[in-house]
Amino acid sequence: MSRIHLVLGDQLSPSLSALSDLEPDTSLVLMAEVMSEATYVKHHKKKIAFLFSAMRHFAQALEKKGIRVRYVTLDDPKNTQSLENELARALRETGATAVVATECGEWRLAEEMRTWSERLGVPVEIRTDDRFLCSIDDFRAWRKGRKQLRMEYFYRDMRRRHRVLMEGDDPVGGKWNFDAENRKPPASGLKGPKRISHRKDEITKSVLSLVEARFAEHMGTLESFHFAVTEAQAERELAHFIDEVLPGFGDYQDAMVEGEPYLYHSLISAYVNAGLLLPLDVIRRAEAAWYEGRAPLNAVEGFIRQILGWREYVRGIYWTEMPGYADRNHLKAERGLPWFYWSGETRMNCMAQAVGDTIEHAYSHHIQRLMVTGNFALLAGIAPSEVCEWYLAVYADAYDWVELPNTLGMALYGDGGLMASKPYAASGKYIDRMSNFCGSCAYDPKLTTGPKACPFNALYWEFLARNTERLSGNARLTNMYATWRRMDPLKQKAIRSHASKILEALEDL
Ligand code: FAD
Ligand code: DLZ
Ligand code: SF4
Repeated sequence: MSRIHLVLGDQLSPSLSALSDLEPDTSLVLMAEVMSEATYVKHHKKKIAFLFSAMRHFAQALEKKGIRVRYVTLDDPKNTQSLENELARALRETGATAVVATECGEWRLAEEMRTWSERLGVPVEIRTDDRFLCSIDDFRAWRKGRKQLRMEYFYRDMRRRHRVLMEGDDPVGGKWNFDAENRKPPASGLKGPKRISHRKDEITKSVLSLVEARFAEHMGTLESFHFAVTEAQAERELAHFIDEVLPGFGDYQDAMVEGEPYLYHSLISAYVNAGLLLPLDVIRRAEAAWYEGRAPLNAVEGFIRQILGWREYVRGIYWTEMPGYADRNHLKAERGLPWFYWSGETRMNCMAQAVGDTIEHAYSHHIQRLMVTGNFALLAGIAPSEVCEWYLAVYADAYDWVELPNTLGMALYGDGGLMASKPYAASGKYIDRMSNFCGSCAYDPKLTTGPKACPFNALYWEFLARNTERLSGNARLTNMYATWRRMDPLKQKAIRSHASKILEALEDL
């Protein structure tokens, strides 16, 4: 019996469960570049180029090991442009009688995959994705019976279960969390360490031409394409991060600096999510850096928490909450997404910087995503579905399982507090403290009304005021609501009237 082993664009790991029992004579690996996956949202050009190049390199590496691969390029005249039809064609043309796959990362495709066996008329085995450190069943068991879900407790259990930074039953250093030492505002002149880049080989060059020709109207530029596209290159990125960057990771985790899109972030999310790096390897490497005295504990623990904690947690939330999660809109936010999310053309310097980084690199770091573009959408009441579509399209690391809980849950409070214990709403004061954006902005973070006032300020109070019923009972917002209530009613009125004007003409900001 011959079998087709399907590998999706974000499953580029030699240890993938679908590849665990390849037989030299009877197994055929199928990989396909298809328009259905490349256009279900208008992915950033660099995201498509990164994935197609990484897919082609992965196929080549399998072939070098003697594995038979059927690789369908986007411009192959016979390409039917959907995964199901490419599977059907491969079954027909090869006479294979079964399909093996690994569970995918998006509900929309998972639903489709569940129908494949019946529609294709062959057994389709869908295996667990064991690259993740917490299976969906384990997450379901962890959350069962808990009234309130908090990432911190999940993370501690994961530390214990995988024995990461543990000394017997206790966390090393005597604490689970060193955030009190992290998250400093940027020092004047702060620059991130120099980053490595990778040579573009013939495969990457031909993918870049293909993407420019076929996806011209998608967001982003292909200039200065810097992504790692092989396991070895991703490994170099990781090594560079651990050796040169990790020591500063904790200190400047929340800082934002004009012209410094990366600062001390790892830039590995696209590689981990596509399978070029495995999360447990990344964690062990960071852990070793602390044991060997090459990075301080606040940096190492903070970094590991993102991968062992947040990354696994959001995946668990996604698969245990879908499909209803995508439609949640706790704050009844209905406004359309302003065009400057696509163009970067706005006088708000923080937004122009965050969107500009996104257009150029298909990347912006966590605090820009959460406290600039996310915060603005939250304060302005932009519909979660529109915001989520934007985040899913524009970042090279974006797949529904990770983008949706972060955007709808963490940034927009659309799930009413499942992901975040309070909305991450902040005025211009926060952005001014954590960045140097405001100095060269057309607006003034110290003003709340008037033509020069930072729009985040009036929108912040307006956000609290219009959501009083839904949010004023939240203990973590007590002080903010008390300040609002104490405010002179005339001042309140002026702020709300200014906020209304902003909301009526968002495109003019
Ligand atoms: P670092 O800051 O160096 O962090 C290290 C690693 O930890 C990351 O590579 C990532 O694998 C993991 N990580 C950190 N925070 C999170 C998190 N909240 N959820 C999951 N993993 C995390 N991350 C994605 O991978 N894909 C997305 O589509 C995505 N969308 C986001 C949308 C919003 C609104 C927000 C607020 C966050 C989103 N994140 C997403 C999480 C986070 O912003 C990115 O993982 C991070 O910016 C990637 O850059 P980095 O590799 O330099 O991360
Ligand atoms: C994101 C993406 C893109 C742009 N193109 C392809 C593709 O042509 N072929 C493919 O197998 N996968 C692609 N992907 C990744 C898939 O969208 C991803 O596997 C699913 O969304 C599930 O996570
Ligand atoms: Fe952003 Fe307001 Fe600062 Fe301008 S003043 S950069 S809009 S926070």
